[in-house]
Amino acid sequence: MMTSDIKAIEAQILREIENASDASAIEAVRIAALGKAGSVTALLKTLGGMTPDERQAKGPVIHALRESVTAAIAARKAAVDAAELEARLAAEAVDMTLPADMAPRGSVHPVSQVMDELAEVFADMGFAVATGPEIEDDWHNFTALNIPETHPARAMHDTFYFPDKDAEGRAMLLRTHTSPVQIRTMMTQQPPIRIIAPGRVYRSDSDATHTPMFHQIEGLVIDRGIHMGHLKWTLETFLKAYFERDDIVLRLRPSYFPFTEPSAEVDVGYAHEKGRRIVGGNGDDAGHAWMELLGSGMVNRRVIANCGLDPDEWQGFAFGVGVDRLAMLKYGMDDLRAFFDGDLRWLAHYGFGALSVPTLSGGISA
Ligand code: 2NM
Repeated sequence: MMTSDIKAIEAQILREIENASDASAIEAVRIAALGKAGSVTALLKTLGGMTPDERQAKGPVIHALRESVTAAIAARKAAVDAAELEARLAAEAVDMTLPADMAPRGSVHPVSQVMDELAEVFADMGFAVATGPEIEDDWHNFTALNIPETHPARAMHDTFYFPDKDAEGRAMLLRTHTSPVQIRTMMTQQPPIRIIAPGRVYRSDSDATHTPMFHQIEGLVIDRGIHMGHLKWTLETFLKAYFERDDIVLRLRPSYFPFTEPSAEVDVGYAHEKGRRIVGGNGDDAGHAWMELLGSGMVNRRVIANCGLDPDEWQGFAFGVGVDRLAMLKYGMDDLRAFFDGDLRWLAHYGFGALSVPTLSGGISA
């Protein structure tokens, strides 16, 4: 075959490539030229039957044909792909400025709503929100908190342990409280410290009033000269803002926690209304009673020292409370287990609108 014939074949194939308007048309041209029975493949096969002189003359021409067809197919493919993407993007474009044609569905879970309310209340008192891992090691969850290996509190917590230890040989577990967040904060931040640590905690416990996962919020203040008076004012101010009433009365009862000394259980006065406990009122007055709500105390100086701080310079208070319980008391749910069933009717009834964001000025549960 003459070189001019090969050039004619090349021109013909390049025209077919240029005319191929989609991926499958390009593929058809490719098979017709470069496939097993393709025209270019057939030309390549003729090289085997040529004399060395012939092959020297025609070889470069035929190979150049294959190169140019291959390159043209790749270029056409890229162009078609780009055009197809461009068309799809244009077709799928959404004008975000158009009004919604469907009302938003779903609702904010009461636990999320209450967490947001608590963050708002404490932010107003100068507390930052701190978070940490739910998978902890036993040093941060227990040892640093003055709960040694043999302490009954470790067994008391009904801890979920992992089968393997971490790289430092520490037992791994699901945190039983958010206190390890306070430990990590004290170890990495210089006082003064004012934080709340909300989040999920885990204990191997399950009945009508206990779920294996529940939500806790703990608070920590570390500064110079902190005392129980600061603790009681903080809890009183928090509960008045959260329950949105001024007649909140607290009673501190001596108690024991390994991580606080002294420790106090905090009771709040409540009254019965329509067969339900309503937080507020004077506790001991006629028709009123006390219910236990929080645990608290002055952070044990051994805990402060465990975190690398000098307990002669820095003191503080801490407290802990169940978020699910706070939600039930404020919004009148009576079954804790329903919180985690994912029942859409329960969520529709007790859930909050996505736009009912708590603010102190607008009413925190408005
Ligand atoms: C509670 C009750 C009393 C507490 C102590 C600490 C820390 F890390 F600062 F030592 N965090 N949380 C604490 C104290 C928690 O929950 C019922």
